[in-house]
Amino acid sequence: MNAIHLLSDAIYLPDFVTAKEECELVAALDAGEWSAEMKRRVQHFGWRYDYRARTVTADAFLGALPGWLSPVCARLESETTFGRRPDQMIANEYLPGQGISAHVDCVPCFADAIASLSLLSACEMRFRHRASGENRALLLEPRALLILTGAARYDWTHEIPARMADVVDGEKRSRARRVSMTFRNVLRGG
Ligand SMILES: O=C(O)CCC(=O)C(=O)O
Repeated sequence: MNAIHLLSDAIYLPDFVTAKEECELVAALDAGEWSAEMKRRVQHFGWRYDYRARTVTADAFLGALPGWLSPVCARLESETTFGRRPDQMIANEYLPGQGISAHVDCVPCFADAIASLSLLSACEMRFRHRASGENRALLLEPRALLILTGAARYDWTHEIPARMADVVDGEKRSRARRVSMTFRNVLRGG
């Protein structure tokens, strides 16, 4: 697998899942219940994350991750720098025009490695170095995995601008429905 290093501690793995796996993962999510608690629809697995309080409390345990996530979780553990089996996953659905604001994933809630799998449609992710204000951008293609650890996880914010299209190498790329799955490990008591 060819890995692309964008920032130190950010690894981008194109084609982490096949097109068939992509369809199966989205079908499994669509068979579940999307929540409209955010501007975009979300589903939480493993542990419920409280966006307002920015916490994962002991009573937020939802159960083990479902079996249909096992192949991806096993590969995160054995084939990538994620290096362990995740116990939490949040699926986000972005319709054209939707995004996620600049943030650093909750530091006391989640362990160092964060892995986000992109499905169905591409979008640009923007990174901003918190101390210097330096900016970077990365196109997240469908079926690619982005792993953030260390400096990429803690020193840079990441964001998906809320847009209908992205401009890549001077070319306009309209967005379609995008689904992402972000895998994490909860730090108990965070
Ligand atoms: O949709 C993505 O790829 C990123 C999601 C994200 O940043 C998050 O869930 O905190």
